[in-house]
Amino acid sequence: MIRTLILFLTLGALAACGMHTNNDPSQMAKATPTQHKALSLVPQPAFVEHRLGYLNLSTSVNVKIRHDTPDSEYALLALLDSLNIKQDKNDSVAIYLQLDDSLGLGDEGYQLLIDNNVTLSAATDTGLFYAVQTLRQLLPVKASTEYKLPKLNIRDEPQYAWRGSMLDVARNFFSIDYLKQHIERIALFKLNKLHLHLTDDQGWRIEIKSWPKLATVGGSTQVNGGVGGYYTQEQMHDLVKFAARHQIELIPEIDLPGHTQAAIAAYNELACDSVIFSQPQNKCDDVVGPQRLALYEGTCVGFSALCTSEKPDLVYGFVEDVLREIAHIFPSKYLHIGGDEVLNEEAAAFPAFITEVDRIVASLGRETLAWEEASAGDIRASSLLQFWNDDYDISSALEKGIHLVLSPCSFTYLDHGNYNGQPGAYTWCRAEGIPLQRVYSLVPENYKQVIGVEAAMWSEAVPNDATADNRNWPRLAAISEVAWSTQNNRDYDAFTRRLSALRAHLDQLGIEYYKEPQLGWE
Ligand code: TNX
Repeated sequence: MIRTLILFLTLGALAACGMHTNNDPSQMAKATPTQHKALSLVPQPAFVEHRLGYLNLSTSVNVKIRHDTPDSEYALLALLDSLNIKQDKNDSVAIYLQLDDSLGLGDEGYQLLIDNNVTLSAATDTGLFYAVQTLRQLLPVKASTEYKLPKLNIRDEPQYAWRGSMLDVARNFFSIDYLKQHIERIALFKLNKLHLHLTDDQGWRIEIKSWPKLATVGGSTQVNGGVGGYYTQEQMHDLVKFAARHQIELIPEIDLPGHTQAAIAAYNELACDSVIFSQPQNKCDDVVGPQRLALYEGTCVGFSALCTSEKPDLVYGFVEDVLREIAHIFPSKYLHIGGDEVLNEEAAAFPAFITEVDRIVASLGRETLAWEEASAGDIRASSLLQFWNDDYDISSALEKGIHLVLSPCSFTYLDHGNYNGQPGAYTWCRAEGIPLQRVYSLVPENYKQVIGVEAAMWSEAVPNDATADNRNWPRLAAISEVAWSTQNNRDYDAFTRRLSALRAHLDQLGIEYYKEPQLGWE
């Protein structure tokens, strides 16, 4: 609040001095003293002040790292290296990377000043990392002999603390290499959470040492019967570090108590003993009789659940073992416990289950994050719920003070088409698909108690990396701006012009994006 006020006062004061605060590119060209080209930045920064002229950066520069800020230092040096810009202590142009806690731009904010030098300042290494990403977008991707940087002062900070991308690695398995690529890509757009949907009916993707068959058996297939796969704990430890160096937190999801067929196939005793004699209420016709204890390669949802009603000791012991190991691997404040779509015999036991699992999460010193249906349980007010059905009544949770991660399916479910009728895409939430403009039109400010926004890429219909790229990009860039930039700073036409110009950056990252006509990428 105070920060917003300070920013507001600063903006007011600067506007009064005749400085330029309008970020609409067409306005910008008119109002600025020089004919600067509109900046191609996504997400749009909070405040851009244009100054006269350009700074010419040559093939060398004097890099001055003032403090111990390893992640932004690494990112800056990698950027310079990619452009073949050498460090030279005697160069007349310097790039300063420095901590400054007087900026009033929060933990993630930064200032990027380009005058006769380039000065990146922030209160944290994270803020500096974002300053580097902005600089990266201002520079081309190909090395040249001279770079013309517009003189300016950018002061920037995100509106929301949670800016997420979810990958469903359970329905189809994705390699560690792909996850690393994805981290590098979303980092350019200042996204800061990578939510891994690690378990579902079709696959259990994380090694659990106390229940080893979860991964070796539960991870041995995927939708349509591929070989599946799982991540070892060591690989995930390494990925946690890799993500952290990109200011991205991995959020592990163990989907409970439903979406657990892979676990049940590995350990049949987790299901109710009578399960093979009953038909799940949601009529997944392909899962009856012995199939209710077997691996599953189809795409029906809601038929599986752990048997809390008859075997509470076994089930809660299992959950505790799993979450203890998960908490050991992932340092995140929040553990995602799933909680969606329990549509079988265990529906009645669901609220009490959620209450108990929140208690287990608390005993591990963590907070609970769960899909919206978990509002049926008595969970702590410090929990987060992930809102996914556009019209879900979440008021009981809001009254408790619980905050929301917004993933309303008709705006953020990227397994839906980039356009109406895209082959292979899901349509259940929005028949016309979810085009870029639709994603961009989400207004998080219209919801209450929002911590941020997350796009979900479910993978029942996403069998490979290229399809995942096509579904995620360029729409994740829209998610980034919706989560980072305030509503008065968002404008779809301006966004498309800015993003359109960043195509070379996406190409450089090897992204096989959908060639969105509205960006002129056909
Ligand atoms: C709903 S969203 C699901 C997922 C599916 C997805 C397909 C949510 C919590 N559950 O299990 O993969 O729809 O779009």
